[in-house]
Amino acid sequence: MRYVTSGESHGRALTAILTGVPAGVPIDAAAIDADLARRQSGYGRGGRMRIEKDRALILSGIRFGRTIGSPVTLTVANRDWDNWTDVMAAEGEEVVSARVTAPRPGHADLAGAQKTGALDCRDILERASARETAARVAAGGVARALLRQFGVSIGSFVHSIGAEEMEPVVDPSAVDMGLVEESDVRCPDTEASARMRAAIDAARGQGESLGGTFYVTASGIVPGLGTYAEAERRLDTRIAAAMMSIPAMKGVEIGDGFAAAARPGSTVHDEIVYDGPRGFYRRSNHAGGLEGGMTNGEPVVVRVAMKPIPTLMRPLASVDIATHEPIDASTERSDVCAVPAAAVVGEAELALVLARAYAEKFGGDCLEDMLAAVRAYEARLVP
Ligand code: EPS
Repeated sequence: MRYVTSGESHGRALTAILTGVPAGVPIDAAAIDADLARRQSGYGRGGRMRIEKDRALILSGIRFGRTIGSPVTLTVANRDWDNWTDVMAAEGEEVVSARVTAPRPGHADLAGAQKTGALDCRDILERASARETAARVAAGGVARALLRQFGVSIGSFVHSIGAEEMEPVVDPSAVDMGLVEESDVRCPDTEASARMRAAIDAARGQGESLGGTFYVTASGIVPGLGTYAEAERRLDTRIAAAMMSIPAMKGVEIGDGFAAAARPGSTVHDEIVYDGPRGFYRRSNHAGGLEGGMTNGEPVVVRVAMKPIPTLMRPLASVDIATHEPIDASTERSDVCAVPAAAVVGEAELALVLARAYAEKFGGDCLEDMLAAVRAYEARLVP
């Protein structure tokens, strides 16, 4: 199972194409739209989210609510396109006066223009924009639908925004997702949520932006997905790459991550126990569900760090790409903070990685065969 997306932030639409999706997976378009709505929400979002009402239009690969084994194509229309038909036209004359020539520090603008020879940073920023993640969430909805069949559930929550953090969480996979969904910063701690909102208000007032950290977790996974044997197929390789592929992510931890590096082994490794109906399990989950490049049956726990959004209303110093003269970096409508949205994108990325790993281990042609293979494997593990 693989996916590719296309589309510019202010073009007509975003598209995701998924290949290798097994036949027979029930797809609930409303559930995909609900994830798209969750990605749009969050305190700190800008004006764009008041314009858009993201919905997935199914163009291929699904009949009567089930996948048919062919590539699944989903599109999400950009409502804002109507305001950009001149600047983003596929044909006709360029609107030269609309060029963006003051690259933003922290954005793809400068290196992208250097790399491609673009005279207008818009050629770069339109695709580098995190708007593209709407297509990933749509694709992730299909992956989630497959994983649901195996009893896998995925969630996320925000742990910090700027300097405002909630208390350390002993078991991130046990956080009450009901509380998370009630919080407009996706934080299960009401008091910390209030501090995070206040930090966003203060940042907005100062023309600033804020990053933060979030957890993504997945429970109900069989052990042995991924492999110890090949670098590129280690599951932690893929999970880290998937998280880092989200625009603005600067760090990924699995389980206790960096903190584990400072502790002795006896307090880091998770002791193994066995009981009849349950099989092998662990007394703790410092490893975040991954050992030796494979799932170990415990929940997968990933923490991701997002940098502050580069578009600043009080812009940093830059240099004009046309004149090479000093200039303030460009400003355009943006978000003050998009960490809650990024957490929802992280869920989609984890779903896509896990669904692919299931398809690789259990055969990917049809759901029925996959379910039979998963049941046989589970029965072998707990005879
Ligand atoms: C986004 C849409 C964008 C931004 C944001 C994410 O819309 P616009 O640029 O029209 O305001 O709100 O993009 C960025 C933060 C970025 O750096 O490009 C979205 O749909 O998530």
